[in-house]
Amino acid sequence: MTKDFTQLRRLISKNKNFVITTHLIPDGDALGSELAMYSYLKAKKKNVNIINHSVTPDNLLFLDPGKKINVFLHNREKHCKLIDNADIIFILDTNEYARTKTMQKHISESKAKKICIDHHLGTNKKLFDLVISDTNCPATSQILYDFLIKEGKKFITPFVAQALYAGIMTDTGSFRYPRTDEKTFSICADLIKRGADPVYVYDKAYCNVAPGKVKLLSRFINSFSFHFDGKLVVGKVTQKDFCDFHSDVQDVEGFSSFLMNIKKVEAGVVLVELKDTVKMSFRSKGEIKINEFAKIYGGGGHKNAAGATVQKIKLTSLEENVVKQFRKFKSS
Ligand SMILES: [Mn+2]
Repeated sequence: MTKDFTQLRRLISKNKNFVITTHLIPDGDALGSELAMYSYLKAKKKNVNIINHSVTPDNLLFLDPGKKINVFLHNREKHCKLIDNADIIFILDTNEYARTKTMQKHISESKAKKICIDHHLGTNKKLFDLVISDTNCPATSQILYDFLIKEGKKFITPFVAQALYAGIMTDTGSFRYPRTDEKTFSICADLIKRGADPVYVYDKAYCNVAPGKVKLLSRFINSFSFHFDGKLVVGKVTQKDFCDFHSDVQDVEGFSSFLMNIKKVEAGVVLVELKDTVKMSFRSKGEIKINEFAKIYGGGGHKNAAGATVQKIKLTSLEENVVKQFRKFKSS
């Protein structure tokens, strides 16, 4: 755990031009962290731009009514310049440059100091000029709260409170995932006091499912196969499914945690067929270190939630392999 804010404060006060980014397909925590940091830096009279690889998912657009979030490829030339001229680049809610996809090369090559603020495992500190990491924290937004509240309560405006609340609510699966603790609730109580609206945030983030996604979910549920007396479940989404329901990979968000609702299931794997690759999502309950299992496929993540991307292969073959590997993994 590295959570010394002194150096962060010093680097912010010494510099003028900032770029903030996060991982592809940003979730509520990624966006909430970005918008909170953006507002803080603006209040500090800095030049600051948020630039992401992916467009903001529809259900999270409410977090950015002022349209402060830019998509890298929508104006590549301008965004490259901003990245080149930045003094500091914040990489939030991920510790891997590769997760910034099309931006990876430009960020790596920029002379800017790179600051990573994150709560995922496996941070290589050598890759950044400063790392603020707390893997016990359920959300990057909660780390940002810790920082901002120390900076001064005035920085937690109603807008910032709502962004951070949304980040914590979504990354904790609405306060039910491991690492949700008393502190999470007292922080959220404070954020509500400062203007976050829990009913509005939940409604916007979750009660907003497009019919296409529901149909995709029904196809996904139909694909389930159970193994080891129902302890492992594997679900699949194919290119044909996406095609049939005019949906895309963003609509798969939340599918993997859905597996964990099933009685007896202890581990779940979702296989999503993309154009050239297969995206694998892993979930587990309790002491099963599913990030160790994800390593078999070159991936990683948290103890109970991890991911990997593999070269395109028939989903049925990959599924067979998952079952075979899980048998070994279970007994190791
Ligand atoms: Mn997060």
